[in-house]
Amino acid sequence: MARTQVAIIGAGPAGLMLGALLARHGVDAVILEARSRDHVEHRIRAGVLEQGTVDAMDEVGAGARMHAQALVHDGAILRFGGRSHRVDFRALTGKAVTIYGQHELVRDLVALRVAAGAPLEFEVDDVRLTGLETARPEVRFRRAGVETVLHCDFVAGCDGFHGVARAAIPSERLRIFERDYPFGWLGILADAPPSSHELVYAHHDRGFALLSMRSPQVSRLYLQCAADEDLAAWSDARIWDELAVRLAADDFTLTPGPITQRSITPMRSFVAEPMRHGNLMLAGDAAHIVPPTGAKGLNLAIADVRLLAEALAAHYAGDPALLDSYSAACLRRVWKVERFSWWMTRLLHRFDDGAFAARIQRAELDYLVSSHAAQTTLAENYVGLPLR
Ligand code: RFL
Ligand code: PHB
Repeated sequence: MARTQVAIIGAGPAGLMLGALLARHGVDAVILEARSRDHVEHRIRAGVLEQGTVDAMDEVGAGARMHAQALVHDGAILRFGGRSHRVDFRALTGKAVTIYGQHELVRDLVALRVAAGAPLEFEVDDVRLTGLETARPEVRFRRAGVETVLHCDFVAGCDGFHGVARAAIPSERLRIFERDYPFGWLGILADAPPSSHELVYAHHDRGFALLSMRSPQVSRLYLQCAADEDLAAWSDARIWDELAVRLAADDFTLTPGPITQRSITPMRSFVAEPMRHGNLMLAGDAAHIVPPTGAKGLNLAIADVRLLAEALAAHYAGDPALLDSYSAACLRRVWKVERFSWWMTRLLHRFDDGAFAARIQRAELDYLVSSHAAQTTLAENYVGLPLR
């Protein structure tokens, strides 16, 4: 019979960071992941880390490669009407953001756990959660054909939007808030030096475009596309031509290169309340989704597990108060980040909701680049709000 204090479902950023933080507090955990190690280490997703995420990597002792390889950005460019407007995060807030791929962060956290010899099982099947409303939850799963029952005090549902944890909560106990956007993002990774030193968020009549990067040799770019876009309709040449049109500015030339990865991401806002049911706590994408425009999903996942690790450590030290307020403490922050991500999405995309709305959107962009106060609001949210 297997036993642990905290069973963590999912080895994405939330699950891996929770495991690392709990280890520092002397709390035992087993992490169960459906996919292979290779798969989670190569899944291309987010790229912008808030300082709180960087601090958490340092706190668990996984920050060395990040500090050697990451790019620190003091600002970002907003582009519309063919003109660039720099938002100076450092001048406005005293803070910067760190550009480092989510898969690199995942690699670092997996390496840390493997080096420590702490339990982390990949390729587990058929994970089932029972007894969540009791003091003795059980997690049943299969690995390489062998059925195992893991007994635990708590289950941390860090298994992303499509996982089993949120689905294990009776629907009448959950309240769901959601919004779908009438478009998606076509994202590419390319072996091309980034055409800008800082990220470029471009609003264009043909739709939004974003220039980001992973390293001085690798560019990451996105185009607003139809929600049901057919990726096969986009040749490399068409992607680069469209990016060049939407990102165009007097002082800018887009350098294309071989495209090594491409995908389409749907855009949605989603929150499930509360984030705790009995002895199951949800964290990260299992509980909430933001559209990627504000670069917040990964950071929100890390913020959740920082609060959860503190709460579980306090519980084992004899103080249940933080665990009791875990959901409320997370949701206060989650909703502020949902608001910011919705607002950035609304500000920058083409919505096709009438001429009046288009003029209001343009006025908001004009106001933003002319107002120190408005830019400070953007910068304060973009670099990351306080944990509490
Ligand atoms: P994850 O990363 O989805 O990890 C969940 C893990 O659980 C596993 N799993 C299971 N394991 C066991 N049993 C089951 N039944 C399981 N079901 C699922 C999965 O295999 C997976 O390994 O969730 P987590 O940890 O909450 O992390 C959330 C982030 O991944 C996500 O919010 C971000 O990637 C969102 N995001 C961005 N966030 C940022 O902060 N900054 C960005 O710049 C940013 N850009 C992005 C993004 C997401 C994107 N996509 C593809 C959705 C750009 C894109 C294109
Ligand atoms: C990325 O580099 O993947 C990225 C950057 C900024 C965003 C979203 C994604 O807002």
